[in-house]
Amino acid sequence: MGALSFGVSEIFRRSVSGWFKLLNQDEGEYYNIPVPDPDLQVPDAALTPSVPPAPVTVTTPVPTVTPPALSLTPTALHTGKGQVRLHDFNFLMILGKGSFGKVLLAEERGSERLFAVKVLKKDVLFQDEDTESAMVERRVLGLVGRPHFLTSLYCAFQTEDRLYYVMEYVNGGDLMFHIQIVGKFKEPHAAFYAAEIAVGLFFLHNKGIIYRDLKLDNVLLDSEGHIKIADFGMCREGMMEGDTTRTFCGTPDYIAPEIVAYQPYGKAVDWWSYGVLLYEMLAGQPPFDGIDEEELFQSIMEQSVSYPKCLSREAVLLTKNPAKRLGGGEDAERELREHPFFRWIDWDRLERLETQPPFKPRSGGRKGENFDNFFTSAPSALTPSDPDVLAAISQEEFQDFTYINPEFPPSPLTAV
Ligand code: ISQ
Repeated sequence: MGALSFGVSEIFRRSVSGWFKLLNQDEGEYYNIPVPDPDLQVPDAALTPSVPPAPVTVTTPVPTVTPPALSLTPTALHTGKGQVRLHDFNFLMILGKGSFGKVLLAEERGSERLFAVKVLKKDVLFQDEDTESAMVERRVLGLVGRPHFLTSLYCAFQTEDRLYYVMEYVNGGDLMFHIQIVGKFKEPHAAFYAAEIAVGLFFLHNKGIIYRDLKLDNVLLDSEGHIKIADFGMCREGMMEGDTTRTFCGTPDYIAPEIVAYQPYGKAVDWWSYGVLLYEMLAGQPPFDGIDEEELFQSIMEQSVSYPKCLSREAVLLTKNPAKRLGGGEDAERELREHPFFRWIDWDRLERLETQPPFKPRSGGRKGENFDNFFTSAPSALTPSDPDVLAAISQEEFQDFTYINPEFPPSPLTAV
């Protein structure tokens, strides 16, 4: 007749009673759709327990950033006393590396808590005339009220030659890592990840920020399987509705046609990369290719995408004209939320982390189990910088870099 299903974690959090729509076999394997009781004017009344809920030991996750539980050893990081310094960490391994620098897995001395620490070399930033992007990343990471779906920053500090962003360790690995294992994702799974990513992008766009580097490698999974967008080094701030910019940037496979064409562009470029990422999740391969960058860019500009037959029409989001693209209009957020591809997503529950993720990554810890062995097996030592290079660095540019997240340490330990 049909089906409906509940994730174990969804019914574990609160009991469920009420009427639910009977879905077809495929849909019912992944979703449940409550039918509101017309006598109760509360829209999701079907999910409200009809009897007082029994006490549960699991607390409802809070969608804003909450640092992990603290150990009770008062170290520099969580007493809030004194400065955080390089000496407060042991670096264990490299989690990822790029043109930007490296992200290292680090353990706080004394507490053994794990962090992901992004390290940038100041001389490289100068050479590339890129000091501003490091400051933008620091400011974006420091924004208050961030949704769960953006990686959070605990503190930022600097030495004479380097900048350090001390971030939460998101231990489930990135979507590139996972897609390489399974080949591609089923549509309901891709819809879940895409919806969580969209909530992260809504937040940035509402703050006037274009992200500009959405790709599988920048989407991490937390220990429960919820997504976390990482790496804000390519963000552009100050972009209010209708504003445009022209800087040519991004990762080639994901660059929007208007950037390739050197046209002024706005936040719709993020929705293009979003369409590429969704295609990759569903098809297991990129939508455009070429033997070199030139051919790739030509394909982005001219080729119409072929979607495998097994994909539903709703999954086709790659519209070249930014004004006609999903998310390209003035009411982008509503457009996205109401798009048929997301018809089974309950956005409110999703934002409260009440939708069970498609899978829970194997638990990853100090061995960086869910990160690419290519990086994790490489030496993680930070080499000293050349004294001549150091002398040439103008330190004033970084004077606002140092930062401690005001939500940290949480209240129980502030008096230590
Ligand atoms: C957090 N955890 C693991 C890896 C990361 C990479 C980049 C930014 C943050 C991260």
